[in-house]
Amino acid sequence: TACLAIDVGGTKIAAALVTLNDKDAQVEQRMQIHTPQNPSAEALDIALAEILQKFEGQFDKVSVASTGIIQNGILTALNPKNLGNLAFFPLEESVKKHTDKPITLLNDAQAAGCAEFLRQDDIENFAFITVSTGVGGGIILNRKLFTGTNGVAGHIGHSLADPNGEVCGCGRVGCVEAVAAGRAIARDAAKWDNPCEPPEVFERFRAGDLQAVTLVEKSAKAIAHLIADLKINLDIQRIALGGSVGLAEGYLARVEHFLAEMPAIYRPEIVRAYYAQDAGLIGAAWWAENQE
Ligand code: ADP
Ligand code: BMX
Repeated sequence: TACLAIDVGGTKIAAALVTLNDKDAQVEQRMQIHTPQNPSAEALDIALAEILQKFEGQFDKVSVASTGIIQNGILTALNPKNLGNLAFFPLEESVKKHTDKPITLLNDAQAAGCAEFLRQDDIENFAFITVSTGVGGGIILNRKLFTGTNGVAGHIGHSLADPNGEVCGCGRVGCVEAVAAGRAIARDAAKWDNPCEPPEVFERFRAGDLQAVTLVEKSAKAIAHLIADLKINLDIQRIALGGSVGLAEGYLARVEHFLAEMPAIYRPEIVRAYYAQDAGLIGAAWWAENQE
């Protein structure tokens, strides 16, 4: 029986029919659209309706992994700027209008953390970090996803990177997300004499362009410190890195480079997310079957 898994990010919405068998997952009919970039709840509602309609009759449950704090069926943006300034969205109600199948919801990075943990047999404490539109996290403690009482746990992108840094969309100054995320890279690269988007920033970085190297390294260094903080706070044994920035060629090596400068006790093992761009989808499907 297939689960219709939907992954709502700040930049893209992915959907697919996901079937789980042990540690492997079948992801079928994967599709992707752009996340509506306006603050009206209606646009997101329509996007979800279209996805549900497209897969009609092919699933017996729906699970949505979404950016934002997900609690009691509601999406509350910690950083509304990542979601076209949409701060509040009745996610469950929106999905319910278009299907009578059971619905499960979870934060996107928490979901991806669950998926990635399926591949970690040898450890108890693990984290997934997405460096994407924002910076998100899924923390597994004693082999269980830790969501906290309000679903907020794992919002590690809003840890402090630089007290003199940029104001984050959440209202705090100097969050990791405001320094390291795809949006932060885009913001800085837009001010260049020869401006470009993050994929091009990474092309230039790989070609050795100094300006691009400096920008990518600023992001990678903030993520390395975030990883060190997770290790020393929670004794996290291994960390998987995902999201389009996290998965970009050459990025993980830079994070490892900055982590290598720190004392050994701050350094968990770092791996590339095994399920890559499908981690959120697979985690959503897994959560629908395994949530507590
Ligand atoms: P979402 O946040 O919706 O889950 P992604 O994981 O794709 O989506 O992250 C989107 C961010 O990643 C955007 O800021 C985008 O500019 C950036 N990005 C997309 N593709 C690449 C790439 N190939 N290399 C580096 N950055 C990328
Ligand atoms: C933000 C926050 C998190 C999310 C993370 C990564 C919002 C809307 N989102 O920190 O809930 O997990 O971004 O999200 O406040 P993504 O869109 O980059 O995948």
